Amino acid sequence: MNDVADVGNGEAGYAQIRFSLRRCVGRITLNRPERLNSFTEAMHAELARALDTLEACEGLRGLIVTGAGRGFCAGQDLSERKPPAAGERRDLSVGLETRYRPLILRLRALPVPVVCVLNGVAAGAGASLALACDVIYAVESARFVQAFSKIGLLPDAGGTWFLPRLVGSARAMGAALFGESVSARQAEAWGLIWRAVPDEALAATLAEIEATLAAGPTRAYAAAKQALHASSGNTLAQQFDLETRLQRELGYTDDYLEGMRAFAEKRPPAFTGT
Ligand code: LHQ
Repeated sequence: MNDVADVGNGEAGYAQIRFSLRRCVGRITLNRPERLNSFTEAMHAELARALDTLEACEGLRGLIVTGAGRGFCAGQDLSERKPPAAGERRDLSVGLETRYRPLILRLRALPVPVVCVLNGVAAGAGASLALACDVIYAVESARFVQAFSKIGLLPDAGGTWFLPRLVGSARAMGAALFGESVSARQAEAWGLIWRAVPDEALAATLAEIEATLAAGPTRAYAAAKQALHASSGNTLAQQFDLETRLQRELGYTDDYLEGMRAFAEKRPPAFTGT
């Protein structure tokens, strides 16, 4: 799929998310604003279907994940699960294994940049969803809440993996244990996100990211993503091997040729993602 393609919403069976594919850049908008876009089983099923489309899309150049309304995602929809009766004990592993694990791992494995644009609060597994993305922008009024401890749980959906890697152990512990809000500006200062932007810049930020991904050197982005994700499990020598292999492959791409020509001709490059 190399040109403009739009995937409809209502007619394509999407109700709890909006899903579009324009200029080979996907956009998923979580769409239950009255419940701060918290996850339901139906939303998970729609997300899985959108990921099927994205994974099958030849020429995909990126994905943007955002939310409708004043929240990004408040984690698991707590109203979908009745509070346990006295003495009742629940196995929470099933939902994590069957829904959250594939969602997070599939997003992480997409061979293109996945950019989260936080339009508002990200709590519980909603925060983990944001942290699973490769780059996070957030409006200034957005915040992260590791809400899990408030209901007697630990950060899940990858939260305990992402947090210490991004902000170090001390901040990860404080956030996980006490569940206080971390503002977008604080998150930016900690290195939890890439950039905080003014609230009124939300639409412009989304448009700008879409344009950047649609015109970017997709293969180089994919290689950078792969190498950066691999780095925490590699020695320097192993990382050198990986960089060398990936750079060798990039040296054969049209985009490298175009980048070098554009540099010599003192003009902006016109990358095709090939
Ligand atoms: C909600 C929710 C929500 C339903 C706000 N559900 N309605 C998965 C499965 C298996 C095992 C365990 O782990 C998990 C992963 C998890 O994600 S567990 C953690 C689940 N999430 C939370 O505990 C967060 C709960 N929400 C909040 O703490 C607050 O709502 C935050 C901090 C997100 C936002 O606070 P406010 O801005 O003050 O908004 P609010 O609380 O007034 O919420 C607005 C509405 O949204 C409200 O409904 P109402 O009818 O009163 O207007 C809330 O009830 C509803 N809502 N989160 N997760």
